[in-house]
Amino acid sequence: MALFIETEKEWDIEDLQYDFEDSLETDRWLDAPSEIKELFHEIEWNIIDGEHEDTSDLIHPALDADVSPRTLVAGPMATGIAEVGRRFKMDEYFLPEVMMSAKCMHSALGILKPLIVAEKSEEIGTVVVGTVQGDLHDIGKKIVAMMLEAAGFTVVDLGVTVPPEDFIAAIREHQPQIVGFSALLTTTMNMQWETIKHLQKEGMRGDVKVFVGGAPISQAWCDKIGADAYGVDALVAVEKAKACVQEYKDIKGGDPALHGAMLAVDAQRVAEQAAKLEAASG
Ligand code: B12
Repeated sequence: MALFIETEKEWDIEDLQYDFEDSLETDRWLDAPSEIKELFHEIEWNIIDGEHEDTSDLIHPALDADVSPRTLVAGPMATGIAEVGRRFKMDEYFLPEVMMSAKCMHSALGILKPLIVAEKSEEIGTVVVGTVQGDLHDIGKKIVAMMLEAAGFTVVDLGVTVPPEDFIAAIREHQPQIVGFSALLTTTMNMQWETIKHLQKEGMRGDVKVFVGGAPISQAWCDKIGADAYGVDALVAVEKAKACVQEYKDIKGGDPALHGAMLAVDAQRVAEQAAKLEAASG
């Protein structure tokens, strides 16, 4: 039975701001055996330090110890790259460092993707995804694509800096139920809106459900541009995508009823988390 170890959503990024030894003091992953907790910290610091030649040497022992691939993606890999983002924002890191860390993420995902995708047991629909025109970020989009595939979707990944015309052509060719636009830059998030406008112009808005995501994206942005669903992370994206093809398959893209149904998925999630917290506290 694979080990699933949760990384709490509100973990303290200060844990990662000093050095490896300090980070070991954290309360994160208390439910993990001590050698695995240490391995998680090594993976985190491997990403922060951008030592991509060593990444696979750290991922393999975690897999050998039966840690689930999803735990690695949502845990130490996510916390490590988040600290890289903070350092970049604070001008402690520059582009070359971020590129080395991105290489570590890609190298780890290269090992984990086949394992996660192999979980696919049924075929439930098709999703076209891509990073919008002008934007080169693809780590998050790849994670979303991988989790969707594992959940039973056929995923057509158009890559990065995808112009609206290419999304339109792929929708015509693959007839997906869902199209996902990723954007990581405040300067490219507008391309999500532009791409929706292209869909409208082509009379295709009702044919497909539009999902949006990426670090600067929010529910408010999703509402403003008339997208159907916002996915804060890959897990939410999968949950909403499944609801779209199973429960809301008869509602067209662009319909306010679908938008409301997607918000209800978030509300249910918040309620479940609150219930879990209450149960844990007594
Ligand atoms: C790695 C990285 C890079 C790498 C990208 C490598 C790659 N192949 O992706 C490189 C070095 C190339 C890069 C370049 C640049 N970057 Co950069 N980069 C980052 C960094 C550190 C991490 C991004 C990441 O991978 N996060 C980890 C993943 C797992 O998270 P995620 O992408 O958010 O994805 C999750 C969710 O958002 C969601 N999701 C994502 N996509 C989708 C799609 C759908 C449909 C759904 C439902 C959900 C969803 O699910 C994902 C999984 O849970 C961020 C910092 C940050 N905090 O985001 C800066 C960041 C995005 N970059 C930034 C900048 C400024 C740049 C550059 C302009 C720098 C420069 N001067 O050239 C260039 C832009 C190049 C371009 N034209 O795109 C800024 C953007 C600021 C802004 N306001 O726009 C950030 C925020 C850093 C910062 N704090 O200042 N970058």
